[in-house]
Amino acid sequence: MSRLHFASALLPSGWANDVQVVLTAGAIAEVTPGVTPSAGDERHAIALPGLASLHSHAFQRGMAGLAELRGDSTDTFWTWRETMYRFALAMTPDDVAAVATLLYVEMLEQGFTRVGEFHYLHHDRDGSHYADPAEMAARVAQAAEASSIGLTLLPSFYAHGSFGGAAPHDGQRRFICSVDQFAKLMTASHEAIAALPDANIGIAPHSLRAVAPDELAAIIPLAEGGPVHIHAAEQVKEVEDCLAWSGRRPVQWLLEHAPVDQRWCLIHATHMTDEEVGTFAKTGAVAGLCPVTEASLGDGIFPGREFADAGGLFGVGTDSNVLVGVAEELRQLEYGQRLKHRARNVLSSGAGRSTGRTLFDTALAGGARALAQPIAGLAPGARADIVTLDVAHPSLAGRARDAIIDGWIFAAGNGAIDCVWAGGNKVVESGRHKLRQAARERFNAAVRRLVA
Ligand code: NGQ
Ligand code: ZN
Repeated sequence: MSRLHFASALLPSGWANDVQVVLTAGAIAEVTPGVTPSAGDERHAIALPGLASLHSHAFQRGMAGLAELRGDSTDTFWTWRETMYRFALAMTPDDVAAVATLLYVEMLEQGFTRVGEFHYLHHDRDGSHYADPAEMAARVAQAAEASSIGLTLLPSFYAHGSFGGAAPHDGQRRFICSVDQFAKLMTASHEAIAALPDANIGIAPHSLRAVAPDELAAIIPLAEGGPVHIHAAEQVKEVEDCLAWSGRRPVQWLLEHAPVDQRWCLIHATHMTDEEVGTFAKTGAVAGLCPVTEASLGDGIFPGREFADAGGLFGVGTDSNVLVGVAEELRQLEYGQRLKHRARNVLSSGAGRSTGRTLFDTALAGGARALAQPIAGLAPGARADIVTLDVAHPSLAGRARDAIIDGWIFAAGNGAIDCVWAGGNKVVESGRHKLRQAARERFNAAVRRLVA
């Protein structure tokens, strides 16, 4: 058991002063506002709950910044994807473990205490299957265990190269499963995470490009009531190809043909009509926004204001992991809206309401729903995922309550986090994860080999 005391903490009911939090067995046991610190309490100034990165492809951290060289033709998402595939084809299971470990260390240092790992790099480099179908998933689980990040493993089903059941191309060979193979992968993936105290599992049909309708229907039961995540409507070409195939847009197709409800998370959902926005919002499914990656890949801008007005819930993910941080994602999300609407504080929930606070609360709730965490935030029964901020940071000087969140997201960025507890383990102190050095060395050795 350990006891923490915060001068100020963001609770589900709002900000509270003099909050004592008791941790037992990795979870929050008690939260008591309005008490003076007692001897033995570990004291900090400001506490926030950790957030989820609800969408990550961990291996892509290894190529961060390596696709910023203009090619012969116009660079697009699709040319980036070729670079990404080349990188993916080179990685061994140990490389994946090294890259994922540093990534999760960085996520924790930047305020993410749970990750939804949308995992599709399943097979060996030549496409042959490992003896253990969850060989790669086990490396992701190892990285989660070493770093203490909470893991929601989302094994991805990937079968086709494009809409209408087109054959996959050779660069996709490490991703491909039949429905039967995927069922075995799910069984093995359950085993791969069994030793992690707070891990859970769902499924990730990759996209309507990669999954045929009959396959989608066949794999949904394999989620066994857990989360279902799917990429949808990220690129205009994807919308056009989907229309050509089905006469429907990707989000529209899913809303009409799949049992989209609160268990579902539609990743990106960038390109939607007003009608899609309204219907999607009403399902209770989460929009999994990845603003940094969406900007990096030139996807477009999510209809954030419209979706929020329709009552939709979003969370954030780091996706390609080109740049990792809670503040980065939430700031980019709001800035995209500002650039689109030529206005300020677009996603704030109303007059006089802090934009940072609205973004933070929404991403907390959306991340928890998308990763099937029944209790979000600093509340009894929740995983003990707590972030403290460095009140000595100049961008936080003189601020209180919501202005602290605004200072962090919009001004301080990646320098404002002090300590992080994940599953009750205090893994980050003075902004540094205790594995940082070792994880960097292992990552650097792996990446040097991969780029050589
Ligand atoms: C992915 N990433 O699965 O890693 C995708 C690229 C695809 C993003 N969509 C591959 N950001 O969508 O076909
Ligand atoms: Zn993705």
